[in-house]
Amino acid sequence: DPYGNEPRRHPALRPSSEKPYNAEPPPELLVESFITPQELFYVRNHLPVPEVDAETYELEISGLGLKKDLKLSLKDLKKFPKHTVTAAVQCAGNRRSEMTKVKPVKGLNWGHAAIGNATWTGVKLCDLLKHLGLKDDTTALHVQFEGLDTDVSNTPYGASIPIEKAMDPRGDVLLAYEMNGEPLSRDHGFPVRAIVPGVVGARNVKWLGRIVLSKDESDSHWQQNDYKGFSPGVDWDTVDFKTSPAIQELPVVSAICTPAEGEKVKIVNGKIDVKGYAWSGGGRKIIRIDVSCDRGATWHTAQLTDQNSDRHPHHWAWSLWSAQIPVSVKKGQMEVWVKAVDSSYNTQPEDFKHIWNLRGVLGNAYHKIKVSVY
Ligand code: MTE
Ligand code: MO
Repeated sequence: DPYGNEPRRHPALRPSSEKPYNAEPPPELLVESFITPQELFYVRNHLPVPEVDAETYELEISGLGLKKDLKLSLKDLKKFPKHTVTAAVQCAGNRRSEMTKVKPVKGLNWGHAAIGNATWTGVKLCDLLKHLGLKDDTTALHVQFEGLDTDVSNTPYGASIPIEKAMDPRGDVLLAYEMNGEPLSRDHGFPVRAIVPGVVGARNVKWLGRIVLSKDESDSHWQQNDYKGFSPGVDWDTVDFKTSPAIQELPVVSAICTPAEGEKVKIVNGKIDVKGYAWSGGGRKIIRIDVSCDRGATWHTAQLTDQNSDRHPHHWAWSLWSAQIPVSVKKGQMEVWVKAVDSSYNTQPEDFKHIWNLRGVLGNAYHKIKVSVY
């Protein structure tokens, strides 16, 4: 059984698939802390978790613009200046279960907790590449990452990012060996993973085994034939994956974590309490959260309760928010809606039906829940 050597997992995680293991925490736990504890951070594995020995671990680096191929041990990597960033990582399929209600899509049935926020510590990829002699005018256009996890035909998980992001000293791309000040756990990529702040989870390659500088994107399935967006009019008979670019920066998103869908909520002093998260890709900061209890007739501005001081466009962390919304009824059913605005004044689309896509990715419509108040 290729899945015979999987790590232990926290009992609060809710699996959407066991082999490979994929799971998210209950949303109400997500908003309890600005930094998501490692054991509660959602897990997205496409393949069995590889067993990697830190003592013998080697990262191979090769490709355009490097004088020679290289192998670095974990000790070698730790000799470089240590850099820490706070960044959210979100799966492209976060909130797929809402999109699939419009019309079925293919993919894991994620709720809205396939996102987490952590501090990541490691070597800056640009420091390493510069040290290895890569020049700013390199002809390489992409940095390809390969994982040590492989499928039955021995093909590894892989992805790539544009050289502009990799070489930007303020882009904060890390080869991370710590999460929240601890070594990475096996599920989150022990001993080394790529952290590409502001970019879709899929490019944050775990169990990093190889880096290749190239004129081309990664030729992996997950770069070429998955993790792309399409029109609602494209179905599995007509889709041509070559016609859409690979997802990199993610759009602005927000979600309500408490109350939960269907919950009975007590009205206190004519108001109800609502809490959630918001985040935008590309380093765009969240500047406002709008909440409505009357299906958009009136909007209330939520308070941003936890947000770090990083500036646009280098604001990698998520923001937590809370709102006390006045309600006009004494009891009964109502909907709570949220949308966020980022520092480029991008906001979310109102309905999933206009952004539906066959793979169920990029699900950032208003988050709408039904609750009953008393
Ligand atoms: N890296 C490897 N090697 N294998 C994987 O299956 N999954 C990717 C990415 N990196 C994956 C990977 C996807 S799709 C996501 S969303 C993130 O890892 C999830 O990271 P996490 O499990 O630490 O939350
Ligand atoms: Mo993902």
